[in-house]
Amino acid sequence: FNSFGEIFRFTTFGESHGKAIGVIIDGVPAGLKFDEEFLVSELDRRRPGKNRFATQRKESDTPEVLSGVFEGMTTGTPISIVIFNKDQKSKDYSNIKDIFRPGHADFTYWHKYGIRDYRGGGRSSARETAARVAAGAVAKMILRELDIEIEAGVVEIGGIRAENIDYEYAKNSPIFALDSEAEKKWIEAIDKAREEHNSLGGVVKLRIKNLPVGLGEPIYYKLDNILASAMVSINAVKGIYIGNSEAHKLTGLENNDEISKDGFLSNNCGGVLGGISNGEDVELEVFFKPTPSIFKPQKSVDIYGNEVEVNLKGRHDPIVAVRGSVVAEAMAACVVADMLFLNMTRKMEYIKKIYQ
Ligand code: FMN
Repeated sequence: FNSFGEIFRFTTFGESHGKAIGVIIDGVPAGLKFDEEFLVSELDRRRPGKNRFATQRKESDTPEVLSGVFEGMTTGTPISIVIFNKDQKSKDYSNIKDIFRPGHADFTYWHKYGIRDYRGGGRSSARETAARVAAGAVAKMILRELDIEIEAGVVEIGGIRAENIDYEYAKNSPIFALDSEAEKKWIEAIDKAREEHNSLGGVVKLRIKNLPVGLGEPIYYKLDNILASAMVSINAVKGIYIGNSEAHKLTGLENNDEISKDGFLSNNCGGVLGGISNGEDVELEVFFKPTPSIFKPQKSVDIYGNEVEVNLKGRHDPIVAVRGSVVAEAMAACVVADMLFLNMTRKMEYIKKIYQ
């Protein structure tokens, strides 16, 4: 339940205010050049405390690679990466130790387990997603060798939609905005929400480029259903759309992607047909709800059943979709690496290439 993937399989561990978080990645082939600088840079993109659009928790998120790499190359053994927590402020949570934060996982964790690490939300905190980004960085090292690229950015915040999509622009935007014009309005909206002690939701758009035809294992391990599972497993993600997110409003004639001898004439299907990649860019949108921890008084109950008023302290993201876009990329990379490995046994000719 803490693992994801079949062949490229990772398992995360650790809590928000525990000693460390980390990941063990199994199924990485031997002989992959391990780019530790890239691992650090990927974690840096998700890192908290970088600017006013993220939680002010200050973590360097410096990874320590404990195993699976020798002289800069992977050895085919499990790769374990640990990130020690440095800036926990657990006392910020002492006033809500027995109280359930509306919108967060406190209520359900308490009722399910009867015990919970209330400090920073414990395992339900998105601090765990740093471990996924580490796994995603390793998956991206594999994908880079095959020229497969994953890009993402924010396409909507607070109901304001981007008019242009520019993945290059998003790379240098402080909020990973896909549109420079919308970015101005989004920043205003985020600043306003923060001043009002409130939060915002948003939508991330993601593209996987240069994927071969044939990835995805129907019927229960389709490319689209596993991408959906990967995305919805990210904290605060409430849904995804594969391909054109207006498709449900179109007719069949408008929505179908016609085919010529040179390829598809449009990409409403988002690069997936029947759960299998069709060689076009795989495109999806990931819908994030607003950050649940806000600094406004709210009604709740405590673990004894008393009605209480919640007044939160602590540091929180004013919007989670921004850092969430880096996590979405990481999860997509892990799915694609797994699908590449699974597809290698699907034809006798592939098996013969290795063994004959
Ligand atoms: N929730 C908070 O209350 N405060 C945060 O600072 C916060 N930061 C997040 C950062 C990222 C990158 C992501 C993806 C999510 C974050 N969340 C934050 C969302 C919660 O972890 C999430 O809403 C909570 O675990 C309940 O799960 P659910 O919303 O999926 O039902």
